[in-house]
Amino acid sequence: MIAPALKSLGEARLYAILDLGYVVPNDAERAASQLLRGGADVIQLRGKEQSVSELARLASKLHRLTSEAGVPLVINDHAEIARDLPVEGLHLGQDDLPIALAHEIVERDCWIGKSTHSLDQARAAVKEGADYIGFGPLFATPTKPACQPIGMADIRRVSQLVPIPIFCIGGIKLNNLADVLDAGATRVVIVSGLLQNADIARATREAKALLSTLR
Ligand code: TZP
Ligand code: MG
Repeated sequence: MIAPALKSLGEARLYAILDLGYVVPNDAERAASQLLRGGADVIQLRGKEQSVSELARLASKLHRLTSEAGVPLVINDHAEIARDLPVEGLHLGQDDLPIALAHEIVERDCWIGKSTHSLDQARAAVKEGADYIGFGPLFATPTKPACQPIGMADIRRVSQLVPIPIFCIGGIKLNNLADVLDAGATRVVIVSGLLQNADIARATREAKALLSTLR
């Protein structure tokens, strides 16, 4: 079977994070398959408790699935995994290594995304060379409990200021997604709102359907 063309960042609306705080590593391939079946446009692997070697092994398995579906796989935190595997992206936070250094480590074409929590950080991420940003957390979230929510007031403003794809993140669920879109978001990251659902594929499909009502 010929794999479909890889989705571009520009066409991505629904970015799902496969967070190993919600899915045990042994269940990650099943969860990823469901996210793919539901139409996730990008999948990130995030594991805060796992070793780099465990994450790399899992990333390699997941990349087989995402490649078959034409969906980019992004690795959270670990530039050396993005160096060693042909994944499509690396995601860095404010306290991680600088983007330029990450590119030096990865040494091949690879998107680098950056978490931002304010308009200033969003602008700085563009200057630093980010390919996309996460913007949030909009709402308080157990997935990143230490991070103060920023609300929805700056979503339109950040969209005017920042010329790269902006994925709103943090506490987004099926039942508040319409409000987030009304506030100006066009792309979102959802983690627990998908993974904590008994039917991950169905939740993903529902989120995707709401997002596709946008132009
Ligand atoms: N960065 C900002 S909020 C967040 C991250 C990784 C977690 C979002 O998770 P959820 O479960 O969709 O609120
Ligand atoms: Mg990080």
